[in-house]
Amino acid sequence: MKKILLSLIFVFVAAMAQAEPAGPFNWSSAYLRETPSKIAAAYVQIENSTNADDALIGASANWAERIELHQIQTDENGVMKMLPIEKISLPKNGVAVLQQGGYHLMIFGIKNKLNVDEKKDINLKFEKAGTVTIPFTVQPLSGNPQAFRDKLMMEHGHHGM
Ligand SMILES: [Cu+2]
Repeated sequence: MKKILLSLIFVFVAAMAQAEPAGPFNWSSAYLRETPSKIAAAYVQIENSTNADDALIGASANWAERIELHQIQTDENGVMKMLPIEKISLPKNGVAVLQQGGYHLMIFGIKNKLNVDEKKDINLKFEKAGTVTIPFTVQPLSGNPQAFRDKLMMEHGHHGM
């Protein structure tokens, strides 16, 4: 009996290490960076193993004023810019990858200081699947916080920060 229990626990732990389900989707690598300002970027990979194309069309959290979908694009002068976008497609049997240098969630008006290793729920709104809530882990901010803040202020200057 003890042996069965132990192997059950093992199977459970092994499953936990894999991508976790959220609504109809699996997700992994959900994190956001600790931030010295009230702005942070959040990243996640979402896998759509259903038989229907879907798309991420919005996000919200009760601990922030608003969340936008952003994409980093390089303009004709080779300058990298963050642009708000309407949606991020999540095709059937496909993956939506939100990562540094690409698509990301931009969180504005963070109400309380983020603590490293804390999990913060973000509600992701999908065209078909509706709202799916995923916990994002706060990771330490690497590098110089002031330089990071200056960079964010510059990139998001159009938001009137
Ligand atoms: Cu952004």
